[in-house]
Amino acid sequence: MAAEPHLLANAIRALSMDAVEAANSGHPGMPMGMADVATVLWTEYLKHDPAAPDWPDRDRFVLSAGHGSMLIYALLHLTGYAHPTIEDIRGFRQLGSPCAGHPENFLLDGVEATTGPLGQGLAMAVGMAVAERHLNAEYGDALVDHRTWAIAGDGCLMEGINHEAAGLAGHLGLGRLTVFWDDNRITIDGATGLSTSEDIEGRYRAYGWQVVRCDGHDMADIRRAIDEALADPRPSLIAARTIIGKGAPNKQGTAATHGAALGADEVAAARKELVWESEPFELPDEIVQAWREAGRRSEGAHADWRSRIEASDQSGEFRRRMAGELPEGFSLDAYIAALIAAPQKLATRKASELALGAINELLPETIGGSADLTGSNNTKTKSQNPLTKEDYSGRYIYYGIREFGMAAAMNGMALHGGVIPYGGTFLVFADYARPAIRLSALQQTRVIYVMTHDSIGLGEDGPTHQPIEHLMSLRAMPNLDVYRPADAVETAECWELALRDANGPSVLALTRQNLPQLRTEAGPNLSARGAYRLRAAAAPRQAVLLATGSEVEVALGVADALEAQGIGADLVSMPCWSLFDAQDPAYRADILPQGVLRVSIEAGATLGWERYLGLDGLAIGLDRFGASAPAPNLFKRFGFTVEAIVPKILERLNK
Ligand SMILES: Cc1ncc(C[n+]2csc(CCOP(=O)(O)OP(=O)(O)O)c2C)c(N)n1
Ligand SMILES: [Mg+2]
Repeated sequence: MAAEPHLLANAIRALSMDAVEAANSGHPGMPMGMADVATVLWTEYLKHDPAAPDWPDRDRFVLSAGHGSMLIYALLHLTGYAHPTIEDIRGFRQLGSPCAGHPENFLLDGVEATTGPLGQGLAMAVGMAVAERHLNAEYGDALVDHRTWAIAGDGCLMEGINHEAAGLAGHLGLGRLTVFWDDNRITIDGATGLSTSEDIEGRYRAYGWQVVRCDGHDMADIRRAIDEALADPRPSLIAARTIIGKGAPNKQGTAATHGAALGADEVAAARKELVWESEPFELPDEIVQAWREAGRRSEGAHADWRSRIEASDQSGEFRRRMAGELPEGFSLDAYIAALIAAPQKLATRKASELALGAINELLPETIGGSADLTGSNNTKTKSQNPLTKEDYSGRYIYYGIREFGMAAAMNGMALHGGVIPYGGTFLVFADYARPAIRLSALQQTRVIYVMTHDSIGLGEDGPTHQPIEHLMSLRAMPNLDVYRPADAVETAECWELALRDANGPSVLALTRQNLPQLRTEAGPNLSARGAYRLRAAAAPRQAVLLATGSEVEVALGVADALEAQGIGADLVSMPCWSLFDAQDPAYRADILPQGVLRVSIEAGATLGWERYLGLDGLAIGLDRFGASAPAPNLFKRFGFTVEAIVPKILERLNK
């Protein structure tokens, strides 16, 4: 390499301070502090090909400390990715530039994960490392043999999720995962000593990690630490002692460099300090050349890999899986036909297990799991063996009681590609996983959340375990499909829809209690419409009943009672709001006709049903916490019975 490595690192520093200065917003401290570590990693170790960012066997790099986004933008630009261009970097944090405030996986190739919510990047890296080992077990070293690297800050290592993620990584022995800790002892409020005094290294050792320490500004020492990490079979934490904002002579080492532009004077002083004479956003040719050359380091490895996959008899299947395409002809039609032929009275969680029995046979890419509720979530099917440190080929992960860690790891697995993760917990504990569900939605990952015990219908466990506002709060999340199927057929339909949506997550809200099979006729996937008329009014229509999940059965009883009095009522099952909202206006108008009373029946918060009911509709729901008792008693107590609902409807109809 012609240019000195420290000059290469200074290119990162210059671009970072210039971009933050131009935007007058952003975080120069972290990229300037980690420039030396990142330079060693990206010019000497990282296996990637900027000309082919989707090479499946590339190393994965996750900037968990996402506020330092200029670090990855600089690295991608310098190593020769098509984007970001220098113009993109000039537009840092502005509309239209892919260089968003925090790195977004969908805006730039080479950004493997959206990061910014501290700690989640680290947990996604764990998921990526799981996917890598799993695919390695299935396809062998010839096709899958790469590493996962992450940079975490003090903040990432304070967030609770790092405990869940690191515990899982240690347990699964993910030796190809290396996390750099940007040990600068500074966060926004000042010195880390203000808020923490724990022994992070001891904690990681206790998780079963190797811990190595280095001087994050001494390139030889950084190399030594990485070599030690590579030689050890455990996941590694490299504690790199750094100075935040290194190079800014008056502000370095202080929180002043964390989240604001350095200011013209300090930038000028930094240019002097770094002996950096180029104008803002300009880079000396020899430095660009050296970076580009480093970016081409793995071209040979990539070419070798290409010849291996071309020679492999598994190439078609491997490529299909990495592209996220389902096998040709995939469908659950045969399974659904069997249900129609022999209707089943089942809890939808059980129906989900039966559907999974078919799915896991048809789709070798699924990896199931649960946060210690396997028997309750019904997430494991007979053919699935556990994925363990000894056998990564298993297709079931015992995540332990780590809902957030599970969800974030599933994001990492989905982002890695080649696998479709699904994982279970109780719907009420969606709250524990919620920040990662949000990142599934934002990152457009196909992660399927199997959330059982979806209402007071779970019974005796009581209000701590009974979701109330959860369905609505999840429905409020953009790009998340929330499914609440009413019977075994809808459950299978919803599973199929969730699997077919390669660009977003799904939540399946499933019951603990048994439900009759309401769908007994063969036909198309009606859940795909989001809502459909399960039974049309017989008598002249005066009401439309909208119900989801277990309350569709109740609504059927209500419709029967109304019809018996000559009051026609449509029964609409509404397993998925977002899919219904996406239907054409004519379909929606047909399902929700004007001039009749609209009634919603759902054992959860009513907030939001006005969207379909109008202001003069009737929402039957639950806007308080539940109680501990057998489910039938709770349904009675809280008014989810024909006897309680019919008089309310009659009153509104002035009967
Ligand atoms: C979950 C979460 N909480 C809070 C923030 C806001 N925030 C961004 S950076 C930061 C401090 C992080 O400190 P550290 O990781 O040490 O980064 P450094 O200041 O060293 O760059 C905080 C609190 C966030 N991004 N994510
Ligand atoms: Mg810090």
